[in-house]
Amino acid sequence: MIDATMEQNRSGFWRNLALWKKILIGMALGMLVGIVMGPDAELLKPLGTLFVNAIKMLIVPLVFCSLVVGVTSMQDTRQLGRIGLKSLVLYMATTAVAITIGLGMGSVFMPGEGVNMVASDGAIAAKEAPAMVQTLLDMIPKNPISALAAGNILQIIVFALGLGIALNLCGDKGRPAVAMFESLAEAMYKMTELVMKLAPYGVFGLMAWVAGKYGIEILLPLIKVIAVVYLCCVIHVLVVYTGMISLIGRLNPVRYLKGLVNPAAVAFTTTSSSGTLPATIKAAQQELGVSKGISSFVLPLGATINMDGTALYQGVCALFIAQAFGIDLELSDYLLIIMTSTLASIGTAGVPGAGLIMLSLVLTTVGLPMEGLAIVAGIDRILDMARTSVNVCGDLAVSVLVGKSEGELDTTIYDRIGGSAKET
Ligand code: DAS
Repeated sequence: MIDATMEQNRSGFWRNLALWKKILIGMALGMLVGIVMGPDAELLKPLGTLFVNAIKMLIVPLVFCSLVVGVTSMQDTRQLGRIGLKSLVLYMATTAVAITIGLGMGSVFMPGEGVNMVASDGAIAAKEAPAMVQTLLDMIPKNPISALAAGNILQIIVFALGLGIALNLCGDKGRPAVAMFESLAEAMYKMTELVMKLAPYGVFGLMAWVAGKYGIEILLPLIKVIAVVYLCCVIHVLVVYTGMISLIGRLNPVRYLKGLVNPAAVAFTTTSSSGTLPATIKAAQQELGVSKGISSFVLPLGATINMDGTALYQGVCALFIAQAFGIDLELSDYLLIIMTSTLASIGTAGVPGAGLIMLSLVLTTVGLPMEGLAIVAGIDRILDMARTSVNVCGDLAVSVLVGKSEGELDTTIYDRIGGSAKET
């Protein structure tokens, strides 16, 4: 099964790579045309607006359906209470730490400083964020249908989480509804794939407009965004995950890092946590000594709800866009970003480009201009490679810690670096 899936991944990888090559070509051509045309390149902006609107069209149905499916995929949580709860707490905690690292590094390195972009009249400038208490109270939708219609993302997330839990509690009676949401979520992933096919043209239009308006100088901040995201990814793996393995698991972190190499490489090239699952499960069992029982529950759950790399990418990009448009974020905005990214990570699918859609969710929630999304869309593939690798490394770290706490980890292999684990 593992080899067949790996084969499927490889073909998916080349298909996916072909799209991202087109996006990079679109970005380069857009840059070129923009520099040649200057401010007149604004004529090409509608191409990008079309792409951004198509992404915005996906947010509500995609987040709602994938969140319900994310929660109902934890249907086993009731039967596996202890393991499920431990996994959930660790996954959410590491995601919150990741987004905080992203926001912190984005504040330190200021990738968007000096870009001085101006949000068009259609864009939403950061509104006065309500006080934190009011924000928490407003998270509960008085009318979920109007929350969906208004695209009130936090209220949609709360309602979707509640509905998922309720469906779990319905047991067999809830299964038909769960099956419906699973089909709808699958349809939304397919629609995301279709919309992403527009990306090369959308990125071309927006990059032409941006280059025509701001000149070649826009390249430097984009390179800074890539550098800051990759730096955050390295910090998160080498500090947070190895710290957890050493301090909480009291295990040799070198063995953990050695076990990461193959699944992280597969994640880097496929940019799909779900597609990397066979390699992740194989590494957990053979390299990291996690039992079949633990790895076959914790890792698929992680591929569905744990997106630390995506969360830290959202922190960096949200700050880049705020800085680029000269929008000062308040502490309540930062807390809103942390809450939205952590909760939304439950609904982020482990498929290529999913993080870009979720970034639009964060921008909408904090009221940042959506034009910024299309600017980072051009470099999304490069960022997706790093964030997907971190997502997978996080899943593996949690599976080791949960396995250790359940006495289902071959700890002897952590005393030696060579060799593989015994079957447990
Ligand atoms: N590519 C997604 C994954 O597979 C992550 C993302 O797009 O942010 O985990």
